[in-house]
Amino acid sequence: MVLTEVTGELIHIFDSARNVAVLTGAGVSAESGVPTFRGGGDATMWSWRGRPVTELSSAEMLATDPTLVWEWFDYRRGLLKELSPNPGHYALAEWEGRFENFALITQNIDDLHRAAGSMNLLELHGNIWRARCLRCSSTFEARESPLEQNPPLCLVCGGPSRPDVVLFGESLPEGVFERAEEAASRADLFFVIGTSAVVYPAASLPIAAKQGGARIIEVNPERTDISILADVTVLGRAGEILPQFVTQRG
Ligand code: BV8
Repeated sequence: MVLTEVTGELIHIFDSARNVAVLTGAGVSAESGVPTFRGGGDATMWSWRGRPVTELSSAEMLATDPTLVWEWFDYRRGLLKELSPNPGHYALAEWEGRFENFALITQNIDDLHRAAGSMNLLELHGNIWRARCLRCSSTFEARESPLEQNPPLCLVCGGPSRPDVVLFGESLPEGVFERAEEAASRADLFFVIGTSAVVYPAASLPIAAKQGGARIIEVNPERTDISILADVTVLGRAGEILPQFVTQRG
């Protein structure tokens, strides 16, 4: 079923859910001004200095040109430091206390869910404001923007660091995906918000939810690869649709 607003029936489904899990992607941050990767529609892949994000944010690029990878992330941190959460992030933070079990699983590294107050957060792909030492593997907050030096040096051992994010071709942090999969499989209601659902293994989570018997609600201005799996697709922007689940009371 395709809707363009939150109906009374959706409110009833929302109110009677007990175990809820949410998967978000770049689209939930779009109204905050964060560029999405695929732009939506037939927009081309986000690129910078003539290279696509899948090349800039790859294990291969980190191995061949770590300085460029840090320049790419320094550029994105410069954009992000001026941006704030939008009503979609705040709505999800508010949902956290409404259910017996609630898990917010994000593909985003922009930290905007945490800035909006979400606590129970599973960051599948890491966080743009954290660095990880290549020598001793310590992770540390690295918030300076622009970078004072490239690469930032480890606060523990002084070694060179990398962004603490999961690049294409790298496996996800130990345990995070397993916890996300567990939350998806246990959910009776699973939201897929602002993701084109093309990146794996994140895109396999709605499938795990469906196999676990969850009802799937997708929120996206356009249909995606996962729409076929959704019980309901609400065609709209997260910042407009998500608050309706709380404000739109009959
Ligand atoms: C791994 C951090 C294995 C970095 C990211 C071929 C087939 C299948 C898989 C692969 C393949 N070739 C390679 C792979 C694996 C690869 C992959 O899936 N590639 C894709 C491109 C095919 N995956 C990996 O490499 C993963 N690792 O597989 O490891 C392994 C095992 C052992 C040992 C070694 C390796 C790691 C993937 C993680 C990569 N890191 N991010 C960074 O940010 O730079 S992924 C990054 O891209 C995001 O985190 C996110 O996951 C993805 C972007 O997707 P979306 O979030 O969906 O964003 P997108 O722009 O695509 O869509 C936005 C949506 O929002 C649109 O639908 C739009 O309509 C909508 N929207 C717009 N405005 C709004 C909105 N919605 C709501 N409201 C709005 N206002």
